[in-house]
Amino acid sequence: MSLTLVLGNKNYSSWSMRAWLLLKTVGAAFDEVMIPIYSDGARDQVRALGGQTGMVPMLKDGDLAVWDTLAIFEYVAERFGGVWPTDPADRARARSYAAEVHAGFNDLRAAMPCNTRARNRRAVITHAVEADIQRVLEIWETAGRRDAPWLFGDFGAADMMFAPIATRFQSFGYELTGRPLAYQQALLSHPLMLEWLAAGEAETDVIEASEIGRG
Ligand SMILES: N[C@@H](CCC(=O)N[C@@H](CS)C(=O)NCC(=O)O)C(=O)O
Repeated sequence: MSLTLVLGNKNYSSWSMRAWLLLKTVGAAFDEVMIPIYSDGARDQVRALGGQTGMVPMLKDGDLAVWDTLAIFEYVAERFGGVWPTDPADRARARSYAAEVHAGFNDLRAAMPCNTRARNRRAVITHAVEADIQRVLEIWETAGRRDAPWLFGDFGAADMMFAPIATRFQSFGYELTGRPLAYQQALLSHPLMLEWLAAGEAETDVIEASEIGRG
């Protein structure tokens, strides 16, 4: 069966970034269909392809549609392996982080929208945003092995989940130090991230709602 990843604009779609990193990392061959998110009819286009929420990413495997990033991660894990750590305790922790990112950090997300090519943006850091940031930093400070850049040895699902948070901090000039800085830099300089970021840089669409924090 052939795989197609239906994704949004690479500059703006954080969830698409995660699914794309995943498919590339497991070495899957796949086509990409880009739907300009928030444009007229975008959700209808995704629905027409089988994504029941109209949101991206959505993975097609032949006629089968898998929507929502966590479901895509689990589907790809079953089909290809190599997504989650092999050790059961590590796997449970990696899934906990992935679930936490998937279900949370909404204040951080709203204050620092994904806009990978943006720099020097200013975010309004409310107490709720700061609480989200501190939780991310706590994870980046305490999780993972001291001898590897990634949270569970190899670059994996938990790292992919955090990748767009690394770009948000970069876009909004949120300065990190120590292990969180090293982890952010590892994410930003991963070869697949460089490829994704370059593709986002080359896009010309502008989503005004995600262009906040100028000047
Ligand atoms: N829970 C979904 C969230 C997906 C999501 O929010 N996707 C955004 C792009 S990053 C989207 O499709 N936005 C366009 C819209 O809401 O119409 C997932 O994990 O995949």
